[in-house]
Amino acid sequence: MVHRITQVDLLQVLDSRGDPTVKAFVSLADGRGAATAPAGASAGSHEAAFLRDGGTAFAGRSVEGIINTRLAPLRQAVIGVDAGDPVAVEHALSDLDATFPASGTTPWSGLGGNIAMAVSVASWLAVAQATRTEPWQLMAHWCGAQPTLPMPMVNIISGGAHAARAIDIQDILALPFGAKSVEEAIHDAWCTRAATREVLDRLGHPTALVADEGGLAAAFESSTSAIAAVHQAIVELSATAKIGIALDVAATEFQVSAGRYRIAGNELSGQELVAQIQQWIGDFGVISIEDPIGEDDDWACARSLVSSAQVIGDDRFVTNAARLRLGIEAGEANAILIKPNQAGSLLRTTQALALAKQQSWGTVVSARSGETEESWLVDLAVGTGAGQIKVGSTMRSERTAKWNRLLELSSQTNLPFAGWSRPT
Ligand code: 2PG
Ligand code: MG
Repeated sequence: MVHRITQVDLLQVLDSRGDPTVKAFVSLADGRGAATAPAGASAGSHEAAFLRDGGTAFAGRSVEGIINTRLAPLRQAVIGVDAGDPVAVEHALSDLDATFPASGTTPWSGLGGNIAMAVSVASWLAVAQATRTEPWQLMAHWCGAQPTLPMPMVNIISGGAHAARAIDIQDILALPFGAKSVEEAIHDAWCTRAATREVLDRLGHPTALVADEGGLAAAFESSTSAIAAVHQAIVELSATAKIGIALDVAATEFQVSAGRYRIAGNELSGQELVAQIQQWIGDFGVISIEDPIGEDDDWACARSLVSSAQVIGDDRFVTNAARLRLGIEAGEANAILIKPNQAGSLLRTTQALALAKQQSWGTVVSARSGETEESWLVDLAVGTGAGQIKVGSTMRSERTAKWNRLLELSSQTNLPFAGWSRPT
């Protein structure tokens, strides 16, 4: 059955940081879908373009002008296309992208990755509504994947670009690897946040303020002391056998020049930074590391981490199958972060995810620091059988919209929980 697109609309709305973003509405004869593009604060430089207007409205962050110039050609390109065929949607969007004067080699710099992602995701959701299937079911069908409920990775303390650089690294997260269900995992992560808050209270840190993703935001003297605080909380919960620590080092954010990093007031080489991370792994039960090295640096020095932890490329691979292939050949990591707006379209997102799974790499579907109140990201993680999901902390509605969708699917389906094991 064909589900031809009958209308498309674009609207400027606000994300969780209050920044303007694009919401797309896709109509079919018998269904309608809507999706909004999230935005990163520590966006990788190889990501799909997030186009903004410049100028004065919203201090240059408006997307109204981009919408106005793209809506008519967008309608021409996609009305009549079968939304039930993600390849056809992708072709219509990428052909349109090529008609705009593009800047450099950034993907989707013509149409805008924010527009292409929103339209392609809204098309998926419209077909799900038209066929009366849950989005995750349709996704599983499209990908030929075994759907599972993913293991949560939950933000506890934030730093870097998510918390006014309170610490150098970006996120310290709980990975409740021993949990047997989504409910237990969320409960374990919640307890980790509460216990960490108590540790911070004792240390005299402010704990009422939350960072972009709902994590605690306190100015520790070093990343090491912040990781130690979360570890202390897990020890006090007597939970070291079931809750591990994941780090998003986001090393590009404190890289000062090629191969040089400024952390806790010291300048380190990549090798020395990796040695520091090895120490965190040994001292604090760290089991997962994201972006240990800058996005364009030589990751060869990080290879030693792969044997002791899950090593995730985020800014390094930017949900891009071609970049991922290079990383797989080099053996420089064993997992990839999957962010639809990094790829700029739904099909490119699922292609990168499928390649990683084929190679037995870990796949972590991730929200952005600037998010929306939508929850389709969970259906994407479930339907593709990604196995892991990271959407921030256990508070702030744009985060709980996702956790609550996951809890809903856990209680209303018989889907198996993915659990966790370190990719090798
Ligand atoms: C990341 C994400 C989510 P941002 O780096 O993994 O935590 O942050 O959306 O700012 O890129
Ligand atoms: Mg990251």
